[in-house]
Amino acid sequence: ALVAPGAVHVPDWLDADRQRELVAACREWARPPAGLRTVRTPGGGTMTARQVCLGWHWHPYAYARTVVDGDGTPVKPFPAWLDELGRRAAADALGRAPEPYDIALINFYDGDARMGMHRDADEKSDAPVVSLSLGDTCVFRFGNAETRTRPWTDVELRSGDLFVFGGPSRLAYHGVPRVRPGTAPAALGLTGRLNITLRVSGFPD
Ligand code: MD5
Ligand code: FE
Repeated sequence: ALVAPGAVHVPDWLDADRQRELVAACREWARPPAGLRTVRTPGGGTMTARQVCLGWHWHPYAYARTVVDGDGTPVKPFPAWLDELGRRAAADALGRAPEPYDIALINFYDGDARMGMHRDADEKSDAPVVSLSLGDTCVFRFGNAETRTRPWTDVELRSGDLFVFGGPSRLAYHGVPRVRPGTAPAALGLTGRLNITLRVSGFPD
């Protein structure tokens, strides 16, 4: 479904086996070194969703090749199969795939984690962002490109859903005002919510 120009929600894009494989991969990526960490913002805030990065390490508000705000080790590699998944997702949702994906940010939300309204403007490329949701349902708030405030559209994202943000929606404000604890498919064996975003850096190697 088209939520706004360039913003496409594809419910249930990942089948149950693919969801299980991705959860298993996320559990591996979460392990140290360069594993799951709590992100602190320069203003003294703490993000409630914990994060692990592949390819390039995001820290507020830039990218690096090492975990500069954590254990200092090299960021985990971005696997070729994730690029294939990302380009297939973009092609299914938008009808075309961009240059190769080279960044994954994986957010782990427990029942009371949130993400405040923000935009993703630290990448050089304007290629579409691919978002894959696993586990608990959340309320995803899709805003506008001008302000952090209304108008916005609230969308429920469930385990297996794909969302692609391209074109004019790439720089829209968005956030996750709530997670719905206990709504994950039982067979997934996951408590909480996982979100994988795939991005194109546009950075030189
Ligand atoms: C999440 N993650 O559910 C979301 C999904 C993040 C983040 O917001 O920065 O890690 S990605 C949503 C997204 C990406 C790029 C553009 C837009 C939304 N958008 O224009 O709405 O953990
Ligand atoms: Fe974001």
